[in-house]
Amino acid sequence: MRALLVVDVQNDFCPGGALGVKDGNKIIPHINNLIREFDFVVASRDWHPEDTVHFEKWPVHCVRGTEGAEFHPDLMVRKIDKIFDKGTKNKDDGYSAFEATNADLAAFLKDKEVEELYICGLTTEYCVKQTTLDAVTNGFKTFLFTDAIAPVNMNPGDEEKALNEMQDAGVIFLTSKIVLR
Ligand code: VGL
Ligand code: ZN
Repeated sequence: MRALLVVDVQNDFCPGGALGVKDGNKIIPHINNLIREFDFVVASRDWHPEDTVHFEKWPVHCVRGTEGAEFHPDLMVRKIDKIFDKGTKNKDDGYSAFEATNADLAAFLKDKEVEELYICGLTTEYCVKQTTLDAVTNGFKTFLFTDAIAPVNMNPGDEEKALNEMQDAGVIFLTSKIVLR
């Protein structure tokens, strides 16, 4: 069984949002094509409290219940089978979807007999990277759609470094065109 995991495609990570990344919205058509292609789709949300140490390094973003924390209106949410909320605590970053607190992502996927996890979304160096590395650690055969992610690029080279780290961990890179026949 294979599953698609859509990471943090929320208003605040798209242009105009509190932590908007360049082209954050441009990957959404690719993600929607992937969603159409997969029988099983899960998604994560960055879902912060108002008060968290996370906001010492980042502008306030994705505060749960606010518009910035909503999925981007272009995202095809209808086919998402389950949503995992992470970054919900006050004392850590909670970058990884495997740190979701409303449900246990690894246990959920294993229960559905998912062996292959295909990942896309925002942002390359933080939540996508941490989620992807945790997917490998949790024993999933892990794939990354490189045309369906976008970086913050706080420092030049950050994106490349993150991609290298994921590739070194054994993540298989694809583009969204591959599964689209
Ligand atoms: C993220 C920075 C801060 C992400 C979340 O979703 O990649 N990045 N919080
Ligand atoms: Zn965050």
